[in-house]
Parts: sequence; C-alpha cells; structure tokens
Amino acid sequence: MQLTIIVPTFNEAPNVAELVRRVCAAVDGVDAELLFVDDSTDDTPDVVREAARSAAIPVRLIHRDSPTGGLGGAVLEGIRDARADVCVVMDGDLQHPPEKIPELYERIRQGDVDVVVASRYVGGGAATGLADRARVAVSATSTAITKAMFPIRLKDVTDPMTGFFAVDRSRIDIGGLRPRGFKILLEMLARRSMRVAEVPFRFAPRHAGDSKASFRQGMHFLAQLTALRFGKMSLFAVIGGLGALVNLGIVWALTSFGMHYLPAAVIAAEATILGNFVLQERFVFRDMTGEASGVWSRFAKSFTFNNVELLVRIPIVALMVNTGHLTAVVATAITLVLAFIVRFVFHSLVVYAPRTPSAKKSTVRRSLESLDDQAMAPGEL
Ligand SMILES: Nc1nc2c(ncn2[C@@H]2O[C@H](COP(=O)(O)OP(=O)(O)OP(=O)(O)O)[C@@H](O)[C@H]2O)c(=O)[nH]1
Ligand SMILES: [Mg+2]
Repeated sequence: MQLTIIVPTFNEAPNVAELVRRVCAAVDGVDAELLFVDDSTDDTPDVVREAARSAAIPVRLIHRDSPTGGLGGAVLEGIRDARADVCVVMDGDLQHPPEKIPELYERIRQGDVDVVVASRYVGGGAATGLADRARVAVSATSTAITKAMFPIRLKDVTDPMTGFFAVDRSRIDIGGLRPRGFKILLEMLARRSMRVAEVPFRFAPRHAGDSKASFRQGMHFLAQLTALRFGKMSLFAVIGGLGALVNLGIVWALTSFGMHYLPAAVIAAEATILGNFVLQERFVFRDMTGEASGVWSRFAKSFTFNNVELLVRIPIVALMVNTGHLTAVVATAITLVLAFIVRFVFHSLVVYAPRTPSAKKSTVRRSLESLDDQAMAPGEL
C-alpha cells in the first residue's frame, strides 16, 4: 500500500458518495486506500459501507462509539491505523478538492520534506469557500495569531490551520501528539521542527450538510493554542488571574450594597473557587479528566484545597508583616505566587491524577514526570 487517504467525518452522509467517487478517480494508478474515521450520530457509517462496495480502491471505516479528542483524535486514530506510511488527511465535505491528492502525494514522495500542506493562502490558493465574511475574518485572524505565536516553527507555513495535508507517518512522533479537538497539523508543526512544503489549493464551499464550526470551538481553539504555546501552567495562571479580578469585583459590589466586608470576602472567595474549578476543568485539565477520578471527587479535592489554602494564607501574611518587616502588599504578593505554584502542583498531581497508576514506576518518579509534562508542555520555539 502506497497511500492512505484519511477522512474524519461527523454527520457527512450526503457527501460520502461524491467524495468516494472523486477520490477514486483522482488516485487512479496509485496503490491507495480510503479510511474514514467516523464519529457520526447519523447514518454516515451505512453510507460509507454502501459506497465501499462499488469503489475502485479499498474503503475502510473506523466508527468510534466513544470518540476521544474530537477531530484531532479522529485524525490521529486514522494515522495510527493507516496501511501506508504516506497519509493524506482531508475533510469529508468536499471543501478540499480530491483532485489535489496526486500533487500532495508526488510532493511528499520526493522525500525532502516531512509534511506537505495544502494552503489557501499561497500563490494560486484561495479561501473563497469560507461561508461568509465573518468566517474569512476569523480564519485570517486566527492564522495570524498562530503564526505570531510560533514565528520560527511556522515560518514556511502560510496555512497552519488547514485540514488538508500529506504527512509521512514514519517521520513524525505519533506518541508525542496530544489529540484534543485541536487542529492536528498545527500540533505536529508546533511540537517539533519539521520540513514543510506547500501547494496552493482553492477551498471550495461545503458540498452538503451542516457546519460543525462554532463559537465554542473557537474558544477551545484559543485555549488549546495557549496551552500548546505556553504550557498548561500559564493557562492556569490566566484563569487564576481572571478569578482574582472577579473576586475583587464581587467584594466591591457586595460592600457597596452595604454588606460587611467579611461575609462579602467569603462569598467572593467561594464564588471564585467555584468559577475557577469550572474553567480549569474545561480548559486546563480537560485532557486528563478521562483518566482521573470522577468529577465530584475532583471538585471535593479542589474545593478543600482552595479553602485550606485561603485559611493558611491569611495568617502567613500576618506573620510575615508582623515579624518580617514586609509591607502587606509585598507579603501578599509573595504568598500569592507561592500559593499559585502549590495550587498548580496539587491540581496536576492530585486532583487530576490518573485513577490507575502504572505499577512499574515509583510514585515519585511518575509524579515528577507528569508534573514536568504538564508544566512544560512545549515552550520552545
Ligand atoms: N471524526 C470526526 N470528524 C469531525 C469532527 N468534527 C468535525 N469533523 C469532520 O472534520 C471535517 C471538517 O469539519 P467542518 O465542519 O467541515 O469544519 P469547517 O470546514 O471548519 O467548517 P464548514 O464551513 O462547515 O465546512 C469534516 O469532514 C467533519 O465531518 C469530530 O468530532 N470527529
Ligand atoms: Mg468544512
């Protein structure tokens, strides 16, 4: 087998037959297979099986009943399961013209690059298929931000967000990729230095069916981009910082309504602890929730920790001010920084610890490794 074409699908039934037809026509003469990785809730799997019967090349289907990692997870599963090392990844809605596959394939076969990106933004390419002006603006802005965040790794790439690319599986570190609904190409390019070539293509309008892009996905993308760039610790810090502002806001609002300072501070602190927990579940430790203990147990640990921290921190500040010739502001700042570090360590090692630790490594070793993983998730350019 020379080539595997991987198509992630989520409810793309009306596009499958046309896609199979055009892919088969495009790869005529190449020993290729077509692999659908499907998370659909509609009849896409049946339609794929039906189309497979009369297709000129082998058409395989992986249907995931409990999908992990969203779109990125699906692509990764396809790459793992592919029969060929050379893989072309493309959308299932015909926004990526199958007629471009031979060009991607020929380019990667030359062997001097690890990835070939089909780009909307290089000479001859076009993004005209984006649904409306707002989508064009979102796409251009997120591409610019992404490139600004990885100026060196992405210097040769005009379209790091594309879902249309060819990759040689033997030249990437599959185990190091973290599928999390993320644009998997960006993850590959950002995590290690790769040799990249681009070919232009015209992004077509969706053939049929509904878009899965949403505001929520956009927010997820930004959170994941931050995590990829700065590591989880910074995302955790951003959420903590926002929480502190909200905390101040609540105290201000309640006291200006005439409430005594103390109950106002307690209400604000508890509300912030709750809000932070929800945000960190969603954005910081989401990829670990699957293997960690249940959500109520995580909440109990996090809630207890934060309240104990609060109780301990106040007397420590008082102690530092009374005995250490420090001003209250300096003392508070020092304890906040220390508390932040302790909080991060506690959350990544205890609250979100995997339920069934592997028996082979010692607890200390495992803890250190996972802490290192969490805090240092790629930080280099
Ligand atoms: N397996 C799998 N495929 C997905 C998932 N989400 C999206 N896809 C597929 O990924 C491809 C890209 O998704 P689209 O919804 O087309 O995203 P888009 O091109 O940014 O948005 P549109 O303007 O609607 O085309 C399509 O083939 C989808 O069916 C998912 O969670 N799992
Ligand atoms: Mg699409």
